[in-house]
Amino acid sequence: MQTSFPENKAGHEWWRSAVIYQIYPRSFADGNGDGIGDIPGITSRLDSLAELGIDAIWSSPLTKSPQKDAGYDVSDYRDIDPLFGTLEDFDDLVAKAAAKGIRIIMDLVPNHSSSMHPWFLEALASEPGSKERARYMFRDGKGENGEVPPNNWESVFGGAAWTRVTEPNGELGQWYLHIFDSSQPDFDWTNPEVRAEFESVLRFWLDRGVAGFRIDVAHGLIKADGLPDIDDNNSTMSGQPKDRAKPHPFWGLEGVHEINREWRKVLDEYQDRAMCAEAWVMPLSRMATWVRKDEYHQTFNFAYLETPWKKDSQFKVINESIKEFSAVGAPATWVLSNHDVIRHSTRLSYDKVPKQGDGIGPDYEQPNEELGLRRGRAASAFMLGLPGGAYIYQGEELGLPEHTTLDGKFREDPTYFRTNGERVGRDGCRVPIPWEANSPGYGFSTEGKSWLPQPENFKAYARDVQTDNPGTTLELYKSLLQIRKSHELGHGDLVWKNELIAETGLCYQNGDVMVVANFEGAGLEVPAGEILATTQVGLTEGDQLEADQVVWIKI
Ligand code: TEU
Ligand code: CA
Repeated sequence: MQTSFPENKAGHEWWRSAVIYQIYPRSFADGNGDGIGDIPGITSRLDSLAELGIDAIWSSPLTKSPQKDAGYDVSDYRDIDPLFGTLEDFDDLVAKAAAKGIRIIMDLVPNHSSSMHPWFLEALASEPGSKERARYMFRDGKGENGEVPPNNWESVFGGAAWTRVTEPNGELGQWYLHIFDSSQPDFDWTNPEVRAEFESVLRFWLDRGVAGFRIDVAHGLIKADGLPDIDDNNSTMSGQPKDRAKPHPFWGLEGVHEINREWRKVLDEYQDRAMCAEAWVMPLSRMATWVRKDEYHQTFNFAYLETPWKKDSQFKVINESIKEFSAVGAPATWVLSNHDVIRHSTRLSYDKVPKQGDGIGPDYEQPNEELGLRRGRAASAFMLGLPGGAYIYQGEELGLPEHTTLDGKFREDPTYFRTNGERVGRDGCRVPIPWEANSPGYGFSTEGKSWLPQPENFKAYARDVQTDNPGTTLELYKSLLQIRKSHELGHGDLVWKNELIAETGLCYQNGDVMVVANFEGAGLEVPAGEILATTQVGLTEGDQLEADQVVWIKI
């Protein structure tokens, strides 16, 4: 395979400093005009990603799926969903991306399969206690006739985490566990057959040349023995335990680390591969245990993602991240947006944001678009100078806002249906992105079709109107990524220099680059030096840095 990857120096492995671009495949680019993004669409747009200056692409699931949770319900772990293309299309993408120096990272969903996975269909057709059922979490119900769910766990998407099945003999019978939608039955990870299967799936994709995996719900695979009820002391229903002495019955259990280590061994048999954990475990000291030397390479820094754009909070979370990740020899990572959260250019305009996953609908207080964009750009510019790895979610390089007025009739997130619309869910950050301001569907799809309607304000954010236009968010991202690469900021060290600026700001040095942010007030005097990049259009040496603006200076 023709590749143009730089040589991998020990301690400078690519994943320690990589800028990884997340593609949400159904909303990136549609290659065949059906209104749903696909692999040929991605391949056709690789040039724009190479120009942006990213190191790798992580795509949300492309594998075969009934698409009840946008591909996070997998029915065949070794094939591509026809909606997105074929295995050949995938191989072609891997090869063409490699030729441009871009690695491809797969999304792997091991906590649960689709309810249409052959194993689950076999389990339904088999008797309670059978080896087919033992791959999942089937239990008898409580109550006189087993009509009460085995415990009180709730689905992350709302409602009970248990669904009762009809047995092969036609009678109501056992219940199965699904921490997410009822179409996503949880595997039993204490079963060696499940472990062997996933090891084989890892090898299947590694052999095909993927650079690694983003592992879905990496903190949820092991459930506490006996599946004890949740109570007020060991958790908020969907969140983290209040009292560490009484662990949550399914988030972040010790047993998961053994699985992490098994997988790490598999990846280590190959060259230059990495895996990143989607592990919503807090605090950071605990999250860091997922990236010890023999476990994951990286984990998403959700503590950082959830931190408000406030001076003291930013200072604290950056320090804590660097401290905790370096204590275990792992790179810190930085992320502001993904397909599960409100886009940061909208989120940061609010003082108080809805709970993660709940989303914003037309009935919610509408955002201040201008303020959000200003803060979003500032937060990105402050983030991209930090040492470690960084994640960018498709569209954020355009400053794209959340779709906050999406009508209920278009919604697809299971959260919306499982809560009868009470929590609108995550569709607002999943809308197809704009490429060309004056093409149908803003260039997303040839026929102008789009599986979720695009709001009118997307037009102004289209890639073509931003390209080569100084001061646009896209050009800002391009220059930040280019400087980040040429100054090797990803491999650098952070030193605070707050004493050089007024109290309303933060200032850090990484190598020969100084990054200054102002959070409030009339203006802040910028230290002397050549301006490399800035969010404040027109800023020149000696000018004041306004609130919610960032500047990069060469010293
Ligand atoms: O998300 C897991 C997760 O815990 C949350 O981010 C979740 O989506 C959120 O709390 C919902 O309110 C992963 C995927 O990123 C997500 O898209 C999937 O829906 C989920 O797993 C199930 O596979
Ligand atoms: Ca398509």
